[in-house]
Amino acid sequence: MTIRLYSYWRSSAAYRVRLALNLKGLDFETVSVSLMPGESEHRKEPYRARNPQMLVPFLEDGDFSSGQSQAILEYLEETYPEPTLLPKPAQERAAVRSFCNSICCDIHPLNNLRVLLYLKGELGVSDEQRDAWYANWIHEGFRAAEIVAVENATAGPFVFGESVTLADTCLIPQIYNARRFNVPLDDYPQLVTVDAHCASLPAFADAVPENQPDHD
Ligand SMILES: N[C@@H](CCC(=O)N[C@@H](CS)C(=O)NCC(=O)O)C(=O)O
Repeated sequence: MTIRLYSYWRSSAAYRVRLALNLKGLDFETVSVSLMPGESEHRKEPYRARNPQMLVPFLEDGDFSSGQSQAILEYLEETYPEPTLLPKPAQERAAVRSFCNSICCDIHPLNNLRVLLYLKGELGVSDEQRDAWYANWIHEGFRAAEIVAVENATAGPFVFGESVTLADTCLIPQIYNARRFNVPLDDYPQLVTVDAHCASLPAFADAVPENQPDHD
């Protein structure tokens, strides 16, 4: 069965899914959906028919298909449980999911492309105001994420210590976004340390946006 990931190289939500696929050692085919203003393939047919939410990522695995990176990550974890990306104890799983949600629900949606375009287009904010908005939501989320990472730092190199989890698949793409928008990361040394460790692993290196087939 072919796993197909509808993706755009710079999409951080798709980057989360790529990381999980790589960490689980699953082969997949990337189908590029351009989010470039002027192209916006995600808002047109045929992609719109496939995913009416008009967002990437979208995953197909045989007869199964789903949008929304968090749903896809949970699907992959349940369908391909080894190697696991969640700890066993319920309390620890909740902590990982809480961390993921703090990024995927409370940072990323506020800084998504359509939000930035709306700020500039409909609301007429300047580039400086848009960038301040962007940085604000990163800092708001990363302050709390850093505390979690520091609490686990002695236990190992990942956000939750010894083992890689879904938390890392959500953090690393958000750090990529922060750097892309020149948001300083000096206040988050442990997040930067986790990122550096992850970057040394092939599953993470292969998932970097610049290493994707549709990178221009
Ligand atoms: N909650 C969704 C968010 C997906 C999302 O926002 N994807 C972005 C790329 S990172 C997108 O497709 N943006 C298109 C747009 O804003 O028009 C998920 O986690 O999959």
